[in-house]
Amino acid sequence: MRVSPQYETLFRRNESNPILTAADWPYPVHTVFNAGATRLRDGTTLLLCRVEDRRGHSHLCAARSADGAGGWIIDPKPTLLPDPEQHPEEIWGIEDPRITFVPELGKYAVAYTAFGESGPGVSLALTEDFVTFERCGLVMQPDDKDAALLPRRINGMFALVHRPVADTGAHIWISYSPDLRSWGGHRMMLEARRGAWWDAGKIGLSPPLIETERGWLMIYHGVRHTAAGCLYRLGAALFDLEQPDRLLLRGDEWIFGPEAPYETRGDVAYVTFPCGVTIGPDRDTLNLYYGAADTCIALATCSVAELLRWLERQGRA
Ligand code: BMA
Repeated sequence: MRVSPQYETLFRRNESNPILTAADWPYPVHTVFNAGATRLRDGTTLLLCRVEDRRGHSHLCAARSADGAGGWIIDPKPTLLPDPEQHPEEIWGIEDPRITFVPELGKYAVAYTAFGESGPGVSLALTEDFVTFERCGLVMQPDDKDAALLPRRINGMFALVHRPVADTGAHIWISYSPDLRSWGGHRMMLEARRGAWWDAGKIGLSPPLIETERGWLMIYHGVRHTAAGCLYRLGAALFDLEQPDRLLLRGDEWIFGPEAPYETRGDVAYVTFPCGVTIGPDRDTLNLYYGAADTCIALATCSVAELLRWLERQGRA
């Protein structure tokens, strides 16, 4: 029998996908998607989900699970609501959180999109328990999104990966701060390709960077504009540990994209949009939590070692 050659499968979808939908929510919501993720000290997986209501505005709501896949306990009411009185940049909602635990602060940093009249910008909030939050306000002015903090300082500075939009395209940048308030030292990290590439024109950070022995592992999304709409797929790249704007390897091919019915049907079809990862107790299993079709939350799993091997085999600087 002739077996046709296939692309390597790096990610496996969880059998109970989608793992969270609007029907699971304890209060009326339209859709739940694009969740940040973290593993708490006791091993519980916490997802900070983007919840959209019937006005079209989003807020964030926490869901907790012992095994990171099922038995979710969802906060009975919104966990973090927009605060347009103090923060007019949030008047149309808060979206797409990325969570980083910062050992130096003993706190989680949540970078999220604040959507206001000037467009989407990046805001930062700190929390110890996902109950009370200390807002740092808007740290990157519009048009900017897809941001996550690094867990530790680089050369004495906090570092934020983000995606400003310029006339030349939407590329991934990194900026530095001594205090999480004032930001500078901006450097481009990864450029959107051009022409026919799957990641031409517009890319963005997906979950926060993952620290590995070989470097900072980035999973990013690339947006392909087609006559039928946009396709949101994922790629991988690796950056120097002490100089994270130095690209070591970038894969040419996408590694994950919309295929399953819950990814190709929904409010925005053909979107796979992860905002969070957790690493399993084996320190290799990567759980990728992604919004599917801007409608529900799904989980796919891969091995960090396999992903690094794939990058080493077919990536280039
Ligand atoms: C991006 C973000 C995401 C969304 C995606 C697809 O620009 O706004 O929140 O999932 O578009 O609609």
